[in-house]
Amino acid sequence: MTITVWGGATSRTIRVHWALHELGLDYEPKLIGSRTGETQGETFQCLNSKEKIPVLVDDDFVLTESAAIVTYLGDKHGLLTPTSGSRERARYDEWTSYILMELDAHTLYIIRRHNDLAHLYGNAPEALRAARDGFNKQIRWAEMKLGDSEYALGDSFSGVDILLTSCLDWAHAYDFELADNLNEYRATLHERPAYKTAAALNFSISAGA
Ligand SMILES: N[C@@H](CCC(=O)N[C@@H](CS)C(=O)NCC(=O)O)C(=O)O
Repeated sequence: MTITVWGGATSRTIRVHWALHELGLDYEPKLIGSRTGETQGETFQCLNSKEKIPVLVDDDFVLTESAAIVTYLGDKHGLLTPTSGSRERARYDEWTSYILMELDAHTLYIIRRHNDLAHLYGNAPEALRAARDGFNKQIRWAEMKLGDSEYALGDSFSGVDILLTSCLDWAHAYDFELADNLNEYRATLHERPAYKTAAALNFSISAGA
């Protein structure tokens, strides 16, 4: 049984490297970067016609989408995810949907598209303003739900913490002022040995332009 992970250098790819390190699984990292042309290579296109990283290959099983990969790995290895059908799992899914839609796709990625990637997606100052306002509004839900807890789901570390930390770090890099409890939460999670090893690996290459 062999596991390979394609992709490095981004907030989406660290999610998969971190999950694998939390689970203590051996795998082969193929650290290709986004917008370097490597996602357009023939081998990679056969794995993911979306031409996006990260991609997990678990033996003969190919899986794309960072959150789906983290959840699959957690379910398969009995860690990082609450049992399917439980209320805890419903909370996990609620957090995951919120992080992917409200923090990642609708706000942070809009900023990436019309700022760093404006040469591809165009300058759109109104969209940038709305995305920054939108993030500031949406993040209040996480601030309130998290309160003083160490982990998003309360007592134990889960895939939600991986996804949420990746977005908080991304927001920090975009100069958002995060609430004290969110900064304390990030700092605590950054102390996890699995995070440290995964981050060193993930960011050992730089993203393309
Ligand atoms: N929803 C996807 C987003 C994946 C995505 O957009 N990846 C970017 C890097 S963060 C990418 O591969 N872009 C392709 C390229 O630009 O070459 C996920 O969470 O996995």
